[in-house]
Amino acid sequence: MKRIIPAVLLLVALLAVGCSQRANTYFEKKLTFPDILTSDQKVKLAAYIVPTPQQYAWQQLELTAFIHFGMNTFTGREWGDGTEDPALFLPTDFNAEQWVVALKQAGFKMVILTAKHHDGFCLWPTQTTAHSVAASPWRNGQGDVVREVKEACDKHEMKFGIYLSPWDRNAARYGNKTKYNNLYTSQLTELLTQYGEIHEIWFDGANGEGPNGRVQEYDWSRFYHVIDSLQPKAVKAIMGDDVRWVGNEEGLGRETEWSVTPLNPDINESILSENERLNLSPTTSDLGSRELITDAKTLYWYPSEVDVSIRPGWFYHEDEDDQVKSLQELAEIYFRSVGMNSVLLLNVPPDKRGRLHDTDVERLRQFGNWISSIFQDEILTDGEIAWKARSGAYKEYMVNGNSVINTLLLQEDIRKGQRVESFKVEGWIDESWTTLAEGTTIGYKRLLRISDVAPSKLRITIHRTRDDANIKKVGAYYAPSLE
Ligand code: FUL
Repeated sequence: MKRIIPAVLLLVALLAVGCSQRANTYFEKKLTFPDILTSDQKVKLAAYIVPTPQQYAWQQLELTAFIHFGMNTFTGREWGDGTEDPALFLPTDFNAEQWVVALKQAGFKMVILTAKHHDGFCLWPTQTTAHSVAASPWRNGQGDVVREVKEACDKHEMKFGIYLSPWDRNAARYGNKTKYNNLYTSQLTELLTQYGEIHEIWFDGANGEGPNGRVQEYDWSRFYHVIDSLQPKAVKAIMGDDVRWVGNEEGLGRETEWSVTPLNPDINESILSENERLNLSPTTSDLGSRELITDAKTLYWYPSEVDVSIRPGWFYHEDEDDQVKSLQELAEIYFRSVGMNSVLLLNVPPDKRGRLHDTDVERLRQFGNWISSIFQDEILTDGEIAWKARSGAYKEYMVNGNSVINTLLLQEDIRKGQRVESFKVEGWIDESWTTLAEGTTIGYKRLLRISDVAPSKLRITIHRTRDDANIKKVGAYYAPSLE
């Protein structure tokens, strides 16, 4: 169905679009427009940009977990300066399986581990530096955190990802362009060849000074190439071009969240200058409107990931034990991330023992139970019937019995693009249609919270689309009160 087509064929696709036929040519991940297009033509073509298989697999995970663990866990800092003594790394009761089981039971599908944070301390016995677990007293210098986490993930069928900070405050070569890029490439290569399958590589955007005061220029295309050739199933996040940082660390997605956007990470001069010309960064509120598409030269499938910590810090600090986010806060984050066309990346940091704290484990359990309690009962009898929606089209759905509902779900089949620009949901109550919710984008998934109502049927109207939208699923549920 999907294929990347050479630029010459773009004209053919364009003619089909221009003739109002259904163009069945899709553009995987990226489309560069020819100069001659009108704004309507550009918007219509934007509807045919689709995720790669890796991006689509990643989107369906919905819940992914971050594990910040390393030297900072033992020094109480958030950013180490790279001078820390490896002897400080000494978890007293390390148990990666305990992390993975707690996350798995809560419904998480992937764990991303900080294999190296900005302090440069490596959690695996790398050949590239002496600043690693091999120089620590933990497991008599024979330990390998990356391996133990990966083995626990494999045992419990959890996907595994790597955070490898490009910024390294320990490496003496940092700031020497080629030498540090060689070192970083070697670290990536070790991680991508010695631990089996890896599904996400998280490139932090922080790029400060190294130990000698110099700033490093990273060779992103080389790093990308290493990943694409060694781990073809992995997505590259943040400074990677598969997964976009939502733009804040509070767990807040956008009401209007387009996965098709002219924004891409600033990895080379041409992308940087195009982002500047369009005044775009990951924190910009509008990343995908018609106006923006009209001005754009290239569009990408670049979906949003919402990263947020269950505690105030990314690393564990004992004095934050009473500040673990409440179930109400996590529920809000869930609706603002998974419910707003994003993947949630929730950080849960292990303590000095090398275990998740009891409070965090209990909160994960509550969170997982709460999600299951909402979605276990499909209250619409015919919600899974797919349909195509032109602008203005509507469809009715039957509500089972006299069920009370307070949560709505809408999904587009994004393998055929993201197309809905505005929609409305009404309920048949007391012999008339009452508006229950209105919204803009849907994308992979849109969740809406409404007050408790008991309609006998629902009506979904798709007001505006970029081309016939492919509605995959509509759902109605009852979420238990968290008051
Ligand atoms: C940031 C880092 O500086 C923080 O320490 C943390 O790792 C967060 C996820 O990304 O850029």
